[in-house]
Amino acid sequence: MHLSDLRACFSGRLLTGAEDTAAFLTDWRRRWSGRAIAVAQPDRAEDVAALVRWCAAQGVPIVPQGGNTGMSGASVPDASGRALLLSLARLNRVREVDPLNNTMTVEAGCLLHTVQERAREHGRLFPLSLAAEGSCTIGGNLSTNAGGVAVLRYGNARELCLGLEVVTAQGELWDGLRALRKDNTGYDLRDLFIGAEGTLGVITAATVKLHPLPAARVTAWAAVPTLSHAMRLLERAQNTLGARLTAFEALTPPCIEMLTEQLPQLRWPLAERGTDAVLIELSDPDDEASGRAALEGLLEHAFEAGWVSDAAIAANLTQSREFWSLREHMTEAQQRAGKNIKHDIAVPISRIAEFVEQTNAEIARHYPGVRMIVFGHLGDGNLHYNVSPPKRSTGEDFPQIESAINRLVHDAVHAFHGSVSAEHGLGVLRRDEAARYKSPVELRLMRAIKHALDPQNLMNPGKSLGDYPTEPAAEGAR
Ligand code: FAD
Ligand code: 2HG
Ligand code: ZN
Repeated sequence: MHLSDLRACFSGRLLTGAEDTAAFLTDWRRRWSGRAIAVAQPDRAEDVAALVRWCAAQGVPIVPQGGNTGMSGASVPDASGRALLLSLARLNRVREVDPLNNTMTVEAGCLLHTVQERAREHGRLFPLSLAAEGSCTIGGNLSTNAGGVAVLRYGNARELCLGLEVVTAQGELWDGLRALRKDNTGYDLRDLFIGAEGTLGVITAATVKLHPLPAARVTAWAAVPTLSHAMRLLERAQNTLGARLTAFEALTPPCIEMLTEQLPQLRWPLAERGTDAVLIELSDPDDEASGRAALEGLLEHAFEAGWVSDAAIAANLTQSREFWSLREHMTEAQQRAGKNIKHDIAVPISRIAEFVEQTNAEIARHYPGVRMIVFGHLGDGNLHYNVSPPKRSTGEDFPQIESAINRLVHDAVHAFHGSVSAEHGLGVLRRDEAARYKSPVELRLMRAIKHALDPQNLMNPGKSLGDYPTEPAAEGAR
């Protein structure tokens, strides 16, 4: 196999030098690094198909990559150096906006931020929203089935996608760019590629759903005595605000302490910082005044009921951005603090407070002093149950204790009928963890799909569950 053969079928940008390729071969967390024969950067779907056909003929594995902001190590190759890194970043045109149909067709490498902006220019909202939106791509968002901060109102990436264009593992270009809300014509191929982390094919374009642009957004920050109080506030917010409630995010006290330590320049809305905090956002279709009145009413009731000890409503857009900035800097603060263990879990919303209380106690019992950095999307039941070393410790032992801590957290998640990967995908980080809790039937069906679509196992091998051997479920699993 020679790169000169590859050149014969692909005349676009191909990077081979160590300096040019380095940024593509290490993930955002700097936890996984690999090697590749080259980095290809096609800017046409037909070129993606030609590259995949070449790889299929040569038996070369392919690692698709968008913005390389993924959290599970799925976007970088292994150390063998056999794979082609296929960067979709230059395949980034907006093909069509159809405001009447409330849809937009975009190529996979479009930045999420660009998709949001183009929708806004047409008076529409593309509601997927996450802190990496300036760097992640819509192809990556769909391939990880990303969640973010507006899932409780608009759903995750899957729910925002109507159609896909995909290059199959054999290098055929499948045009499934349907802009329909109803289409019952057989198996849903689109849903197979969404969340597949590039293990079944390469997404080259997508038709996504747009929503009406709200007239106003109003943001509040509230200190709550415990997570149980936060859950009562959530229930009340859902009952009284209905579809106007668009975000309900939480930070627990160790998160607030870590943000204060690591990023002292951040501005805080309340003097009180020792309790759990929730960030609530309401989007009003009519005007700001009615949204503000509704949020004030909610918070007044919550004060009287003792669910909130202090609260502030952002006076303007600048203040709202400051509130959001606290929440969005949590990942960076924890990264700056040093070694950490990430869990991206979901449990039924009604059981979140109980889950956190029990799991915190269990971890503290086994690992006194470690910090539970628990934050996230309380409104949809997805918490980042992360763990950092005790204060003033460098966490040298963290790599050794990671699997034992994973077991404690994930066994608890399983006991609460939850999921060990809510929005970040499995990649290499959670592949084995997810397999542990899946039934043999589910694993066999997943393998059958992978084998049918990618019989040579060349699409992002070793990531997600498709090429996982079908073994009996491990002890303790269903
Ligand atoms: P990459 O990281 O490049 O790739 C991710 C996976 O998708 C890989 O398996 C890759 O092979 C595959 N892939 C990429 N493009 C394609 C394609 N066109 N076809 C087939 N496969 C493809 N995630 C959330 O869900 N919610 C959050 O709130 C959130 N917040 C974040 C905050 C920060 C600060 C950071 C750094 C990350 C955050 N993430 C979050 C994780 C990450 O941004 C998302 O997973 C995002 O969807 C990844 O997009 P990407 O373009 O960077 O994909
Ligand atoms: C978020 O919600 C992201 O901020 C990142 O999903 C979570 O850092 C993390 O673990
Ligand atoms: Zn998240």
